[in-house]
This record gives sequence, C-alpha cells and structure tokens, in this order.
Amino acid sequence: MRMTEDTHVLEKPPEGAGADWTIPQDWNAYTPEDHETWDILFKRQLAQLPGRASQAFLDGIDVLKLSKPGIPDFEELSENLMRETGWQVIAVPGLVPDDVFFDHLANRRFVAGNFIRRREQLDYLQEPDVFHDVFGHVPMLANPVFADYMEAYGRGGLRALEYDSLDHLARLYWYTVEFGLVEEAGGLRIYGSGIVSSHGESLFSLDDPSPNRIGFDMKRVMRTNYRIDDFQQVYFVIPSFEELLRQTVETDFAPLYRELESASDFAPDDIVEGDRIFTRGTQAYAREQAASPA
Ligand code: HBI
Ligand code: FE
Repeated sequence: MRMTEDTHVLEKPPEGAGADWTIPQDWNAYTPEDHETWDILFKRQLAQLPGRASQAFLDGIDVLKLSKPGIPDFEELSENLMRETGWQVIAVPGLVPDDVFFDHLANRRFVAGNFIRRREQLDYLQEPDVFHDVFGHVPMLANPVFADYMEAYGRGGLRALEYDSLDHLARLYWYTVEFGLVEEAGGLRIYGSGIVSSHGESLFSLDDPSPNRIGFDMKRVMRTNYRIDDFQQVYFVIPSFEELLRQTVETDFAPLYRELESASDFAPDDIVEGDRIFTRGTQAYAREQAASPA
C-alpha cells in the first residue's frame, strides 16, 4: 500500500519497535475473535479464487500450508517460505517509511502488519493488516521468479529514492504487486495482492465490463496515476512472471526516470497509442461512483 496524506505513517519507530521498525508478532496476543476473523476472510476468498487466481498464488497457499486455521505464526510461515525461496515474514506496526520498506525487500524480508481488521471492516480498510499482507502477498513469495522480482523491486526502490523518482516506481508496484493480472493458458488470472485479498475486486477485476485491461508496458505503467480508494479503472496484464522480472532487471532506470520527468501523466481510464487492449472498459462503474460517492 502506498502512503498518502490520509494514511498515518509515523516519523520514527514507535515504542517497542527496532530501528528497522520491526516488532514481535506477539502471536499469543491474538484473541479467538481475531483468529475467527482470519478464518472468515480466508474461507470467503479461497472459495472464489479457483479459476481466478494465478496458479502461482494457489500453489503458494498449498506449499506454505496457509489453509491451517487461524492467523499464521510468522516464525512457522517464515520457515516454510525460507525453504522455498529464502524469504522471511517480519512484523511491523503498520506502514513504514519508504527507505525502510525497500531495504527489507532488497534483503528478502517481507514486512507484514501484525494487527487484524475489526469485524465491521471485513470488506475494506485503508491500512494493510495481516490478512492483506499475509494472504495477499506471501503466497506469491513462494514462487521463485516472483520472489526475485520483489527483491529486484526493493533494490530499485532504494535507487529511485536517490533519483527522487519514487512516484514513478510506486506505480509499478501498484499495477503489478498490488493490482496485477497475468495471462495464463485458461485466460486472465489475478496475482495482485490488493485483488486476491478483496472480496469485491477479485470478481470485478476479471468480470466487470467497466475497467480497461491493457498489456503491461513498463514506461506506460510508470506514467499512469492510480486511485487508492476504490476499484481500479485499469488493470495491466503481464505475459508471465519471467517477463516481468526480465524487464525489471534489464531496464536502465536512470535514463527512464530522466525521460519521465518531462512526460505527462496518464489518467487511470486513458487508452493511449501503443496500448495492447485486452478489454476496453465502459467505465460505467467509475461514472456511477462519481455520480453518487459512497
Ligand atoms: N509499509 N508496511 C508497509 N507496507 C507497504 O506496502 C509499504 C510500506 N511503506 C511504504 C510503501 N509500502 C511504499 O513505498 C511502496 O508501496 C511503494
Ligand atoms: Fe499490499
């Protein structure tokens, strides 16, 4: 999740957090209700993901044994993940500063919020909780290619901070890691964590006639604004995780950032020259929302 004015990132690590912002998960402090919240969300999502989530995501759920009831214990989860791809899951109190976030990713540590949403927030909350972070992100980290992509992104983030070009790189994260689709033999599939962890968007992203679905292009994505408060108006489709990793590793970001400095931004619902269009959306949903904001 991207930091904005309306999310609350602290300036320095809160009491009890290390200099790297990590805290103990404190698994024993979860209440029976917390575990039950996880189980409700897990069951609801898993029921609608076959045929929708990418094979890599579904395989990750299996190899990490995430079907075990209750909020996963990060130590046990990290042991399983370490064996697959050398990644770990560590707890943080919420959003952490960009440089801290990227440094963890570059070292194959995924930071996860340790708190879980309240019962009246099952469908939407602003800050990433343990369900979004663990259910949404961690299965993909069991995939060796995607695991390398996330590390490459972390390194890229540290460099983007030097070039003052974080806004452009953050769009890459948004439209891949959070809201990406991938083309598989059976059709389009979800791999973005923001979609797989959302009851509504896991249907909307694939089935609704409203959003555009466009072939992934690194520069195009980096010029595209996004909204954080509703379903996306555009989803970008990668041909494979290998291709996403290849483009990220092979792109020379310094000249790209320089070029982007003077390039205009695209709105989320723009269709532009060169787009490979999978579906041209009606944008009916976005128009309705604009007419009657929630
Ligand atoms: N912190 N806990 C947490 N989770 C994130 O996804 C996150 C963050 N801090 C910064 C950040 N994301 C952004 O820099 C990236 O999304 C680009
Ligand atoms: Fe996320």
